[in-house]
Amino acid sequence: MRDRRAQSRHSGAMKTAYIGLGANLGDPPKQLRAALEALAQSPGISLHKVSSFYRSAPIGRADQSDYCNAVCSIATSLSAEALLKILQEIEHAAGRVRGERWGPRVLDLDLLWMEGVISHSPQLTLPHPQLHLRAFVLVPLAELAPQLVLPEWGRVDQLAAAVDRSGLTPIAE
Ligand code: ROI
Repeated sequence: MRDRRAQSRHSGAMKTAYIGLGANLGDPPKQLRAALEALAQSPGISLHKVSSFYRSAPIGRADQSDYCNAVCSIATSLSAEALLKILQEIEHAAGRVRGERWGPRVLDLDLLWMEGVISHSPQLTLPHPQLHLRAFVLVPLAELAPQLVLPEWGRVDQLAAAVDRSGLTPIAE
């Protein structure tokens, strides 16, 4: 796990947020690294920590390649909606075409949790509704925020310890 806090260029009213990254088409680790760089370069976003990268068996449809997954933490002055728009722009720039719901993807950036924000709007559910169920999110998130308490679901380290992580392997970057 790398800590980029020393490189932060922002101060003031910043909120912590966690973002899940995933890809299983093209060169997934390269696409995750490019997405992290794009996040770090985005105005109003300061990239803090990045989890290990994991190889993970596909959830949803089995007839697709394994994914590369990771989680990063940021501090941001943006609203959740503005942040979501930036995530979608980065996905789009990576060549993401919104296709089948459970199908393969070049890049997926999921806003998982944002400090003080609970949302049930049509555009955005926060915390992410599948967060507590997915080893490929919980295990990297537990590297960054083991003590984070998710209302309704509990502490991230306990959720990560309880989830089936059989399809998940850390990969050397
Ligand atoms: N499965 C894994 N392992 N990792 C993902 O990032 C991922 N993303 C998805 C679906 C299709 C649900 N399956 C996934 O969107």
